[in-house]
Amino acid sequence: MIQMTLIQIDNYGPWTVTPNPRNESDLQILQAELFADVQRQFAMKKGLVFFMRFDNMLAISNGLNKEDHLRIQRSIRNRYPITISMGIGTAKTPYEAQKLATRALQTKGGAQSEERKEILAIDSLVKPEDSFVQIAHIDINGVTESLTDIIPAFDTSFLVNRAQHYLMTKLIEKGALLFFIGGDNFMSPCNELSPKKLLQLLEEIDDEIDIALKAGVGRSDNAEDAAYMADLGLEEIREGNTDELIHVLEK
Ligand SMILES: Nc1nc2c(ncn2[C@@H]2O[C@H](COP(=O)(O)OP(=O)(O)O)[C@@H](O)[C@H]2O)c(=O)[nH]1
Ligand SMILES: [Mg+2]
Repeated sequence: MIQMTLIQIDNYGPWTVTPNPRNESDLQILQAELFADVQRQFAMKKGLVFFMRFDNMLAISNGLNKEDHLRIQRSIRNRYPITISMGIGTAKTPYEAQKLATRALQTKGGAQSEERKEILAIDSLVKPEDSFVQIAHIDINGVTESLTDIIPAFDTSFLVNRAQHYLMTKLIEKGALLFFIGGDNFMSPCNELSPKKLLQLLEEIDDEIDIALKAGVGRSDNAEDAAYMADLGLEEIREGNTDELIHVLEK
């Protein structure tokens, strides 16, 4: 079972324009610093946060209990001009877990409600003995030599975005999520997705849009170790130690 936490800035939309629109550069700094801050706090407990839309972030939070979440909320409130609410859900697939987390928070009030402040809405927490996280670290082949060093930067970015959209479209059908993590890299929390099925999806994308992908898959009882195993799996492929497009490692 995977546990996911939705982290949402309270009443952020109205705040960005009250009393007048705030400088976009300042908002970007706030969002980037909040992401780094929340990431550091989840990482202390082996969680992993994805920035998603910045005002809404999703974390794999296996290993974090109610008090851990409350402490993060308090710490943010003490140091930032905004507060954060959270919803927590647990399920067999990441898609289902974030759905439960979202629904729990939605029932406590809207993202732009003035009344809703620093809510912690818990649908479900994972039991230690049921805790399981599978992550795929997916990477585009040869981006540096075929694109980064040759075509305009924006064109490379556009292509990476296109790969992301195709991956998301196929993965969501399997209950898996996909997040851009920088460069030409994506991470997919993908409990319940078999490596065989993932391989099939990657091959389909190569056929459809001519973008070659590979993936390391990691499994553990927490996000940090699962992601690290996925990184090691990807290194195995990059170093040519395997001819497969997918390499699975467990810890
Ligand atoms: N966030 C993150 N970014 C990475 C990672 N590995 C590589 N990158 C980024 O992806 C770019 C391309 O790296 P890589 O896929 O190894 O090279 P390629 O063979 O040219 O596709 C790098 O320049 C980094 O910006 C990683 O593990 N995590
Ligand atoms: Mg690459």
